Amino acid sequence: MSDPRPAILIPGKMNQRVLDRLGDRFEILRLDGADPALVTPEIATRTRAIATFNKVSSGLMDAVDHLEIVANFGVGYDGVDAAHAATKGIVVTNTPNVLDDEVADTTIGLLLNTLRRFPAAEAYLRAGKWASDGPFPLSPLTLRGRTVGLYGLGRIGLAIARRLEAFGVTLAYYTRNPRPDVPYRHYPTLKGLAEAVDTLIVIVPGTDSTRHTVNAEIFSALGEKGVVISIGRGITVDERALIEALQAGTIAAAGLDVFENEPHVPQALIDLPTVALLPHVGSASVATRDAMSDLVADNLIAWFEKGEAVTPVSETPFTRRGR
Ligand code: NAP
Ligand code: 8YV
Repeated sequence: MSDPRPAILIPGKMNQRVLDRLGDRFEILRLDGADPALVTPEIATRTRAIATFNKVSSGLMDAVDHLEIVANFGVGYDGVDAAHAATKGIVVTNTPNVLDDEVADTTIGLLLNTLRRFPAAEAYLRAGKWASDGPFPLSPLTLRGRTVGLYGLGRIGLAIARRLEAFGVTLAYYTRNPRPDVPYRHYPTLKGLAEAVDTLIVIVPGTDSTRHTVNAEIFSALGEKGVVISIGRGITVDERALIEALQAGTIAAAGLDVFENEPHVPQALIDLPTVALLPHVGSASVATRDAMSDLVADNLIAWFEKGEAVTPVSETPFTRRGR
């Protein structure tokens, strides 16, 4: 390392394993949050890197004088201003691949919970109602005979699709660019996909181009047997329109792991019996979070020791040697 102990700024919380991996090679600087106003002159001068849970604004980048790298904990980096980083030659890294299987497993669980109402069935048993009231009511919905559309067929979308093949459902997808390596039918528009399927799994990043694209028009296209599973980012689904569609019976059910204003979930969603809810736990096992922690640390170590990051995002394909 040219700089013996470069300083890494952690604005807010960070997984302990990241801190354990970095502690002996780097100086760790802490801030209570990701607010640029909290940056002291000393932190501004010393910081070379930021490790973050998906929250670094252009203002925070600008508040630090010699920032080289922002290492994000998570594959989605919608909370890091990567476009601004690109203009300043700052590399942004994320944690792709190591969480694909975990998030795909979670998606299948959420899909089955939504269709078969397993959380409500367990609550029924725990409340003693099986013995007092008899069998839990039959689920109106089933995965049998469904046609599933994937909105997004990247790393995680493909892992979901591979699992769904084993369930014997028909698969189709919408992305901007068709994949040459899959047997599923590609639709060139989201509306076209929604008209062709009865189950829509949303696994695209949260960007300006996906914001509120799953909206009233898409719910109407899915129809009254329609089911929406949202596991990418909350802003992709128009939550208000989703609540209206569920209340009106425009679609039958929804399963949500991500929300527009986390950790706040609208009471109207909580009140709907046709909704299965999870608190953004797609990747949330100890093993997978450990793998993500290691990739955050590996990116920072590789940047300062070898001159290039392991998994830079596409907007910032920089090397340290090129600085
Ligand atoms: P990825 O490999 O980059 O795949 C993204 C997919 O979305 C691609 O198929 C891409 O295809 C498509 N896409 C992007 N923008 C689009 C648009 N405007 N219209 C249509 N399709 C679009 O990403 P990934 O690793 O699968 O992760 C996907 C997202 O999942 C992450 O960004 C993150 O937000 C979310 N996530 C959530 C959890 C959780 O805990 N719930 C965990 C991990 C990740 P084209 O580029 O061809 O359009
Ligand atoms: C995050 C996620 O890591 O990777 C992503 O994009 O959404 C999750 O796996 C999680 O939100 C970290 O807090």
